[in-house]
Amino acid sequence: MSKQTIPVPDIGTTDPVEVIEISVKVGDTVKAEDSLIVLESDKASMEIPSPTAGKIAEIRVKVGDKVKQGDAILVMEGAAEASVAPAPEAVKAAAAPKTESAPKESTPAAEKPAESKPAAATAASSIETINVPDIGSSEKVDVIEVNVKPGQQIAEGDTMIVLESDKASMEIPAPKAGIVRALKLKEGDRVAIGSPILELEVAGTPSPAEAPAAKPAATVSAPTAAQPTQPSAAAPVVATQKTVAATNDVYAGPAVRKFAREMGIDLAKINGSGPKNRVQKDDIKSFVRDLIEKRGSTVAGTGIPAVPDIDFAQFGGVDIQPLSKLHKITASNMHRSWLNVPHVTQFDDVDISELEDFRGTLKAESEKRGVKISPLPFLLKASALALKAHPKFNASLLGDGERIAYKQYVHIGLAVDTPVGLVVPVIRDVDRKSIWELAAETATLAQQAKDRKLKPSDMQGGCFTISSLGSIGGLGFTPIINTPEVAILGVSKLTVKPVWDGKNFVPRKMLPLSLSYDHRAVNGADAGRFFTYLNELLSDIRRLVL
Ligand code: CAO
Repeated sequence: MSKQTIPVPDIGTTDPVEVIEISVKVGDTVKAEDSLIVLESDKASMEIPSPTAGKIAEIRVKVGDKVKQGDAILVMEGAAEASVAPAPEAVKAAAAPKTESAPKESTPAAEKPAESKPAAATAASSIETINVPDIGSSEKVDVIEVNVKPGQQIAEGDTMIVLESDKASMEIPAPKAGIVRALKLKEGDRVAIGSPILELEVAGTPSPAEAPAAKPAATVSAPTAAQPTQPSAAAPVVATQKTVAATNDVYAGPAVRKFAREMGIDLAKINGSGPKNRVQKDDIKSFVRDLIEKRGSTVAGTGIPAVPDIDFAQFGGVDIQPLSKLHKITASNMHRSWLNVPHVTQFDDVDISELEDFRGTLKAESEKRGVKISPLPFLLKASALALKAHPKFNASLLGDGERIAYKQYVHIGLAVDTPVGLVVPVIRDVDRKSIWELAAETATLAQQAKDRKLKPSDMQGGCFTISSLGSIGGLGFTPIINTPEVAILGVSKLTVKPVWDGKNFVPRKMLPLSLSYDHRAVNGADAGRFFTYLNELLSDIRRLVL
């Protein structure tokens, strides 16, 4: 496999310049124009692009080395027999014209007086139109950044604009210091050599004849070595010089700027790790990595910090099991509701002594019918009537946040605990069914749920949900609303409590209820009225038939 030594091309100066960045490592496969190293003189930094594609076999320089034209940078394996030698004109255009102290390095085009037209000169100062210098191509290119604004004092060499062709981006430095008086272009414009950039008020400007030409800071890199007369792939792209614009006060080369733009990253947010805090590609990569990590540590981009993942094995034995699909769905539904809905939970103790006495009288009939009757069917019926009497609870907010749907049916979901997780079958038209029908349907649906026989349609269309932990225990709990419903009733364990009847404390069967409601749809007063009505129905079940 052929090996080629890649030398430092003509960088527009014979002085040794410092290697400030090595952009590749041994074993890397590079394409033509990929940056190999970055050099920095006291005037500019330059990325040295690869003149050809190949694999890096050896690197002959290290950061801090001083190199000059012709010094070996690295050895490339499998490099095409391309023009490794730099294209001098392009190099000159790219590297030299940052400052007027190197006028001889300017391209002929850059020296055209048309590029800097003095206007309205006064003794003390004059206004000059600064034009786009020779950018190595006669094609129009995009203005992708305007780095200065009217009224701004700029120094010679400060980046005025950044241009981008389909092959490279170029920073156009100010040919001289002055105050920007007017901008002649904006981001998105397409410009070519000679297009006016801005009007610059220049102090103590020499006569027009002496006015120096504006010079390009960068050159368009030619795409292939097969076009030796064009600016070559080996031509260094002059990187930025520090600019004065606050928003652009970042030290980075065009390739890095382009990369940042492609990634949608604001360079100003990145701490450069290169010399003089120069931002390097790796800085952008690690910034992006950090962002992704941070995003991963927040809940779905909400900015809510995620619970950290802990290796529990460090504290003792751990058996890690996958979550069932149902568990995952329930978790996601709960989370969605918890995060979306402002929950308020209200508590009440309902005296269901009479209900329980009545239920006790149903035992024989219950056995005859083969239907077990718990307090639940009564709760379903009472809830249905309360929903009809208080339509705000029998409603759903629409996703547009502008409307609410009042339902003309009363379907109530019932939270059922099964070995594989929580399911909520829905009993339809609860308001129209008898207590026996509700008891039978509850038993059927609960059994189907436990046998995993429920169809998706059995779990749809609910207006309200009841979650009963009464057979299990607990004084009370705050149920999470089964969105898009607006309320849920939590039922806890009935206990006998002493209740003052005006003369004595009497033992009463008190059922603890909790009502969680969506405070976007329902106000506290509405909830108070709904709950009081529900309490009245349950404590005097005769009212259920009214
Ligand atoms: N207070 C005291 N006892 C109660 C009661 C209450 N609030 N509610 C029911 N009971 C009693 C019943 O009367 C029954 O007693 P007997 O056997 O002596 O008659 C016993 O508790 C068992 O009732 P049950 O559970 O068979 O029937 P149910 O109608 O009360 O409940 C169902 C049915 C499907 C809701 C229930 O089986 C269930 O799955 N509950 C859990 C619901 C759940 O997980 N909710 C939480 C959701 S949020 O995480």
